[in-house]
Amino acid sequence: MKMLEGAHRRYNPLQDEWVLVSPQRMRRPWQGEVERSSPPPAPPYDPQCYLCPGNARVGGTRNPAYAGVYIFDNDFPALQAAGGGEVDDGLLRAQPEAGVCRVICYTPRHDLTMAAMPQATIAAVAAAWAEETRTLMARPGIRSVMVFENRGAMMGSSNPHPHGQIWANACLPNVLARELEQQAAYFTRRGECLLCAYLAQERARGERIVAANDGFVALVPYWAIWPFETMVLPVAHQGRLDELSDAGREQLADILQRLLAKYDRLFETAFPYSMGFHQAPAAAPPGWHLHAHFLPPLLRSATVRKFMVGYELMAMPQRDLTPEAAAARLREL
Ligand code: H2U
Ligand code: ZN
Repeated sequence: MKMLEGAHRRYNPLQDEWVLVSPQRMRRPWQGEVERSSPPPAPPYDPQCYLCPGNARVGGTRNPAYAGVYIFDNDFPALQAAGGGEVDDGLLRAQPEAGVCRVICYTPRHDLTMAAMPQATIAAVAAAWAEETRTLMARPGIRSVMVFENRGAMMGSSNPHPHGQIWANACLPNVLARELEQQAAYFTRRGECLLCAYLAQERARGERIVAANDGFVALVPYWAIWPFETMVLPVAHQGRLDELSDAGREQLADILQRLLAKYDRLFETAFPYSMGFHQAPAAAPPGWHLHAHFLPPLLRSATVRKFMVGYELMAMPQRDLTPEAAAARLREL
């Protein structure tokens, strides 16, 4: 397949969108932000941390002296049991939105990162994600479960303690709604799953693959927007985290650990990102393939990030570094 060396746009089949790629701009001079040194390492237990075992949270509830994964209802949930009526007044429309918000602490250790956790600990986190998915999807009125994480102050994470969030909605969030439409349409047209077909193409070519084992692949998507964006997906067709076997969760843990270790090594820093698992919603038509997106903001060092501003906000996303070059750098680490 041809690699385009000049400005071109690439198609994102999951979102039915285009991204502008400008490899020729990699040669331009840089006079922006410069590097600062990273903060001192965190202690294993922080008496001020609202997520550490035994500590009080902001709302007053005290965390138990937990030893493994610990999950609680968010004290400041963005979603709650829905109330009130609709607004349907011409172009002014609003609807109540019901849901649940949970917080998941991966480990009692304040100082650990996923890259530094034993693989069994990550597999236990994956088992907790699966169990939360199963129980939340079984609740009446819940259509989808989003397992996600904001890591690092740059991405808005409130606390360095390793943790993530789980939000479950009554309606499909925008990004999932578009993915559902696209995956279902591809399945109807081609009789196979979009991401199964994409994975087969990527595995045959190899140039965007960052890490792989028998069950999972981490790759830089052909249509990536963020400089070091990746997608993690199971090789076998699965729709949700609670469909993974014990072995599948271990393979996922292995891939996450390797990917995150590469990220941390890239700029010798605790690599910030937003990540989330896109799981099949309730009553999804055939064709939904479980996957996670990692969207990290860093561009060229621990402090120099890509901003989604100007043309990106007003027109379309744009990148200079090619996905192939980003994948090669991550693969080699
Ligand atoms: P982030 O670091 O991704 O912001 O997640 C932390 C979540 O923890 C955040 O949604 C919740 C915040 O509402 N939280 C509590 O539920 N209790 C607290 O005592 C502080 C923070
Ligand atoms: Zn802590």
